[in-house]
Amino acid sequence: MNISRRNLLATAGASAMALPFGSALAQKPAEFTLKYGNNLPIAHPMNVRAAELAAKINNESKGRIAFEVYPNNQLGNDTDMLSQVRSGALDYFTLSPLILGTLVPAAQISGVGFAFKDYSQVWPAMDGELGAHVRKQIAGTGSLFAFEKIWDNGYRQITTSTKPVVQPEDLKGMKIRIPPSPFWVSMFKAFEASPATINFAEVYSSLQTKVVDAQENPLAIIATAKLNEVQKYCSITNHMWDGFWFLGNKKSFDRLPADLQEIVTRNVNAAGLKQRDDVKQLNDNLQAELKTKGMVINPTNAELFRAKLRSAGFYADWHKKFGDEPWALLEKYTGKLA
Ligand code: X2X
Repeated sequence: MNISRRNLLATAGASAMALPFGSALAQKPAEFTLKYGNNLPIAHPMNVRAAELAAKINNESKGRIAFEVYPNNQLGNDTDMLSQVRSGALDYFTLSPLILGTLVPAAQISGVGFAFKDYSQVWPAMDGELGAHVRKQIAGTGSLFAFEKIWDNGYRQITTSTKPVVQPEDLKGMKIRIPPSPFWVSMFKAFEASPATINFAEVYSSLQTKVVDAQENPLAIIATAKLNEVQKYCSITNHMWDGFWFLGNKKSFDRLPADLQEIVTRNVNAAGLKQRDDVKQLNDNLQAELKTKGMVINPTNAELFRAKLRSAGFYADWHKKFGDEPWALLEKYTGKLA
C-alpha cells in the first residue's frame, strides 16, 4: 500500500498519538526495527524530511529495515530520549549540541553566542574540523555516535509576552525559559536574566500559564509550535546558531550488516542536507507570517548583546572551559571572538 508522504503526515498530524511514520510501509516482518525520536512538531521540516527518510530506508532495504519515526516528544522529553538512546531503548535521536552538553560538555562549543556570522561560517565549521572534533567527543561516550551532517535548527530569537527586548538591559530579571543545558544557563545569567531550564515538551504550557514570560527559538520553531499564540513580542537577536546532531546508539548500529549501515548513513546525511535548506527557507521568510498572526517583531543591535557577554566574562569563561585547542578551532571559522 503506497502511503504518500502527504497522506502519512496528514494522518500522523490528525492524531495526537500518531502511529510512527514508516511502520505502515513494511510489507513483511522486518529484520531490524529502528526507532527514531525527536522533539519537534510534525509540521516542522525535521519531520517532513524524517518521513521521507523512513520511506527511503524501508524501500532501499527492501523491507529488511522498518525505520519508525516518533515525532513531537511521543517517547518522552529530551532528557528521557537522551537516556533512551544511550541505553539502546531508542536507536536514533536528534538533539541540540547544547542539551547534549549535559553528557558531552565539549559539544556545546557550536552554540557560543554570536559566534557564527552566518551560514557561510556555520557549515564549513560543522562539516569540517569543528564538527569532527565534536563527533569524536560524542563517540568517546562509547554508547553514542553522530552522523556527519548535523541537521539545522537555525538562529535563535527571543520572544516574550511582556515587552520587546531591544537591548541587553531589557533581559534583566526576565523569567525566560531555556533548554536544559549548562551553556544556556550561563549565557542568560550573563545577560542578568532569570533563566528556567524546561524541556521543549513543556514550553507551550509554561508560557501559557505564565510560569515563564519568555523563551528563545528560531522562527521555524516559534511558528510550527504555535508559540505566537502565547507570545506577543519577537526580538530578532540571532544570539546563537543551533543545530541537531542525528545521534545513533552504537550497539544498535553495529548490529546492522554493512550494506544496511550504508543505506542508513547515506540517507540520514542526505535528508539532513535537505532539511537544512528547508529550515533556512522558513527562517528567512516567517517574519511576515508571524506579524499577520499578531506578533510584534523588532530588530536588535547584536554588538550591544555581544559586548554584554564580553563584559560578563562569558567568552573568557567558555574559552577556558573548552580549552585553547577547541577554541582555536572555533575561531578558525568565526574569527577572533572575545
Ligand atoms: O528546546 C528547544 O528550544 C529546541 C526545540 O530548540 C531544541 O531542541 C534545542
